[in-house]
Amino acid sequence: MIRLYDFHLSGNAHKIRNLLSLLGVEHELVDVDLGGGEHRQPAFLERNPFGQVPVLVDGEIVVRDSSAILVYLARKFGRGTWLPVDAEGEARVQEWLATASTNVAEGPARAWIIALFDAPGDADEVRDRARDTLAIFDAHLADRDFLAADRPTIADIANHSYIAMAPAVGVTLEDFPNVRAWIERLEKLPGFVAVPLPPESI
Ligand SMILES: N[C@@H](CCC(=O)N[C@@H](CS)C(=O)NCC(=O)O)C(=O)O
Repeated sequence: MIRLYDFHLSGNAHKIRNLLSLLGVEHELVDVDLGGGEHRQPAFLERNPFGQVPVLVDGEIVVRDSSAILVYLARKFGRGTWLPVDAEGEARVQEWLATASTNVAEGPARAWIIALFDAPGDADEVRDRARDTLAIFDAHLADRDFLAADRPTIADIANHSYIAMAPAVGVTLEDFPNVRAWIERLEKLPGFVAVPLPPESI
């Protein structure tokens, strides 16, 4: 059975839990104790030398990095709908996977890890950066329902988690109605998994 090395407060891991659920793929979750440093132990580093979750294990195949795992799952179980096979269609999805790994990772995602895990970074500057990124998403979503195609794809799954988690760490979506509508649209999909909330102490 597919095994996901997971951490419940990780948006990157949430993306994978979400797609597994949307696709109805049976799987087992293994919670990695990031607080206790389990991800820096040799057993975990063998699966991902970068020492990060998520990691997916499917028999002999080990895949690290949330975007790569989304591609793997979409190709294997997505029946061609979650990752288009034509040249332009796949390129459009890859554009937004890159956005998730750069602009969203350095904006909304960084705001989350600064607030929850005291990660290095200037929280105000990161929130400003997050708002700049959200303005671009909002303009892009003004005349379309989903980021990369006329249906949901892994582009949406890759970007949704940290954007939906952002209000909990002080990045309001008030000024971005198209982003809010996109989140609502996605969250109505059968099998969609709710994003994690910060622990009460935050
Ligand atoms: N590019 C990676 C980033 C993964 C990542 O940042 N994982 C975090 C949790 S969200 C982690 O494991 N952090 C532990 C560390 O870096 O020490 C992905 O998209 O999967």
